[in-house]
Amino acid sequence: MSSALPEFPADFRWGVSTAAYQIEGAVTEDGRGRSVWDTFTHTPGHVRDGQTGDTACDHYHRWPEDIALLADLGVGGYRFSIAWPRIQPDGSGPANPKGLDFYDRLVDALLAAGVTPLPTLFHWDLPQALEDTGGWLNRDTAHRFAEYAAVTADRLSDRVPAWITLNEPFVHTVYGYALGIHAPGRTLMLDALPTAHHQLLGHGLAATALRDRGLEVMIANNLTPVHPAGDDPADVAAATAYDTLHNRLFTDPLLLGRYPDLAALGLPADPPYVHDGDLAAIAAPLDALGVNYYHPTRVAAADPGGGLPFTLPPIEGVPTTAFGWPVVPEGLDELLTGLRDRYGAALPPITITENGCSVADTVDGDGRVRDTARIDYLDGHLRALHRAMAAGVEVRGYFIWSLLDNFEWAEGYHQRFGLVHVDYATQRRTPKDSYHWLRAALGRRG
Ligand code: IFM
Repeated sequence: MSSALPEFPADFRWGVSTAAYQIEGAVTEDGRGRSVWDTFTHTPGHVRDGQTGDTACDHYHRWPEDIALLADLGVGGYRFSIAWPRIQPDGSGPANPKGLDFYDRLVDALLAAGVTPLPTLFHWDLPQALEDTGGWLNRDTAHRFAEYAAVTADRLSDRVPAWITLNEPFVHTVYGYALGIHAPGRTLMLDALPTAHHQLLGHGLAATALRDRGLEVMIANNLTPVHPAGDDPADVAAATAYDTLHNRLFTDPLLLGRYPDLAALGLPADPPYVHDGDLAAIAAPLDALGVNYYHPTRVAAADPGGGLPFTLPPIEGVPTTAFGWPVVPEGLDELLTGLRDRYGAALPPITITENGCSVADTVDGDGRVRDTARIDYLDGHLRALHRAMAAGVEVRGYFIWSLLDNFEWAEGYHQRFGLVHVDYATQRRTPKDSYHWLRAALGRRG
């Protein structure tokens, strides 16, 4: 672990992130409807050890304790997500007052603790009723999303200045609809791409509804620097295809108002599901681009019969997290300067909306959680971020994934990403060494 962190601007926003299904539990309380994740986790074979988010961190009841942890940590921002099925149990129509009340109380308590709320409207928990009519394959879901954004903002906009529409539409498209690793568990491979378009359209329509209410709008994209595995033209072409699918497909329409050349993916230039006016709606102005960064991606030529125009061999020779993800801090400055070079003046200011790592943490006999690997990870990535900012990339904030250990989707409770350890049997919270390290670093900044 290295010495003191470099200096960040005085108004730089420090924060931590969570998501509703991963922490709240209380899945049948106060009129919450069923989401695709309730269905998926209760279907055998989908999640390690059959675990579900039914209780998760019980944050729905323990939020005062969690806000106290945030306040004591000294961060100025908290990114959480709103569960659509708490607000509209069936995905449309009038809001469920008790669902709105929960987030209303949360927002008031955050503000009282001096923490600015940054809600995400969609972090993958689509109301099951909407999935039953096609989910994000159905264009109408984009319109339902804008309606949900409006009713939610109408309740909270007097206290919540900035909103994130979608979390990681790339991951939801590929894991949820192409590969079936996440809910709703569809295995459509590249036929899943209409769901990407409909999510982006939903973003654009919701962005307009939020802006009409005087609010700032962001989206949180999972982005990765892409490296061909070798000089072979087949590897280079595969890397272009992967970059198109992971990065450009989800960022070009937002910032440039057009799709990238989809020929790299073997797809037609004018997909029938893109209607006149859609791209203008998607390119509604963004106040900031949220970037979720975890690691770069190495890409090699396709496997014959693999169904995709690339393969993803491991990155060798670097440490890995408990999840097996490569730890490459330089990937963050490469990503950020690459975005600046690719989009130029079209790139809005950036906020890092997620960065963090999974560690096999345990509470030692003396009550401490010695997560040195996480401290090293965060230290290295903050230095990389500082380098990108020194190179001229405008970055306004950095949010760590995550405040708490939580339900890590298909991995259940097996991956711990938190600054705070959660004992799921007792719901006891134990701040880890990384929490104390960050608290001291933020305290030193005053
Ligand atoms: O836990 C997830 C989060 O929900 C979205 N971004 C990546 C995190 C770690 O996998």
